[in-house]
Amino acid sequence: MTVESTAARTSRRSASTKSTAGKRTTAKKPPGTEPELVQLLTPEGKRVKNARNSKNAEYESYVADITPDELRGLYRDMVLTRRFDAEATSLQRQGELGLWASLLGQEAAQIGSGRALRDDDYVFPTYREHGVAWCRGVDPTNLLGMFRGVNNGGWDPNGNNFHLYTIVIGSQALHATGYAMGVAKDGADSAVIAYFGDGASSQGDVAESFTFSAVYNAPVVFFCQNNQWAISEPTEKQTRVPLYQRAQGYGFPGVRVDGNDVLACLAVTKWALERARGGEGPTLVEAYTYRMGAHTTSDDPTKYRADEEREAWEAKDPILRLRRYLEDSNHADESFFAELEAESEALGRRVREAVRAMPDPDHFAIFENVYADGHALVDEERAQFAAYQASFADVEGA
Ligand SMILES: Cc1ncc(C[n+]2csc(CCOP(=O)(O)OP(=O)(O)O)c2C)c(N)n1
Ligand SMILES: [Mg+2]
Repeated sequence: MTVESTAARTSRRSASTKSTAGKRTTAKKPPGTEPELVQLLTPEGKRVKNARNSKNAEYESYVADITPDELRGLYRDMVLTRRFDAEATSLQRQGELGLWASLLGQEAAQIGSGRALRDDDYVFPTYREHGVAWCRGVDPTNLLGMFRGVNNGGWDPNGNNFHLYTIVIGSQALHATGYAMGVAKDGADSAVIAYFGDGASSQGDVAESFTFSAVYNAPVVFFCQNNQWAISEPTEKQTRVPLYQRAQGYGFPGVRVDGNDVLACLAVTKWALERARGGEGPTLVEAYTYRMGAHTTSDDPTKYRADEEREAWEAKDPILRLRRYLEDSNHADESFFAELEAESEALGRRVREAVRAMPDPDHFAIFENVYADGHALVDEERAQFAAYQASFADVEGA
């Protein structure tokens, strides 16, 4: 099934294939590269009927025994994550946070993959994995300290096997690969997952991670959320083939999954993690999704993308489709949704109060934790900063 057929996408592509000289520069697609898509739940909330013995049926087997309770759990995770994210965006607008990177639209990709993990697995996120953090049990308020500028991270990575947020695009793919090589050397059967975006797929760090993980057969899953944009750069500027097909060149499987389908994301990630645990090496999962909001609160997407594109993706909303399925199959009633609404509001309140109560850090804390044993240059910078601070005392005293 192809998912590249929305009208907005087509119009954007035709616009972007014009070179500055006005000539058409249509990139020819290599043969046999028509993208596939693993989908278990349609945008209308219907379960997809997969042919027996098909590859999709194999993925589906990973969620075959999912209970109504677990389905409601996935829905709750997505709703609370979205509510938290909306609160953080508002807090930034009110001046309580310096910046926020919203995950709006990517809840299914993150909750589906996050719930596929075992406690002993290790996660290397970017800066947008608030839903995965939720699944790992990191308190959402801890995600906000860095965005308020009061700490450099906010949680102990080893407490929940969830590494600190990484802003240097793609670098965490290398960290994950190295960690996974260590896991293999230890003889453990846990797996490692690296999250990154479509834009990050162009980074050398990601290419090197693919090479190393393949030849060392490292137990790592590369989970690429293709949200169609790297700030203002569309995916067409990152690749000529669907991203998941890149894995083939490195010698490991790549799968494109409907990133707005929480069941499909759960199933495919479980399959990929099982491969890793079983000594079969890396897998690339491309979760085909959409960044519904701005890149960050400092960005204005109306400058570079059409409203129709967002509208087309709204019809594929990850939360709405699971709600339709829960309702149609009588797995959830009105009281469930009402209680969840109240829980969401309580979460929003808790987050707001926690952020406002965060104490300002000691001015010199920024010089801590740079080197384990200290460093002459850091000492010099600390002294310079102390002198700078003291200069204000002179002015105040005059
Ligand atoms: C090495 C590096 N280069 C550039 C940047 C600036 N930058 C921050 S986010 C971003 C785009 C990332 O896009 P993508 O990988 O698709 O992730 P998304 O933000 O869409 O989740 C860029 C270029 C950076 N942080 N690090
Ligand atoms: Mg992106």
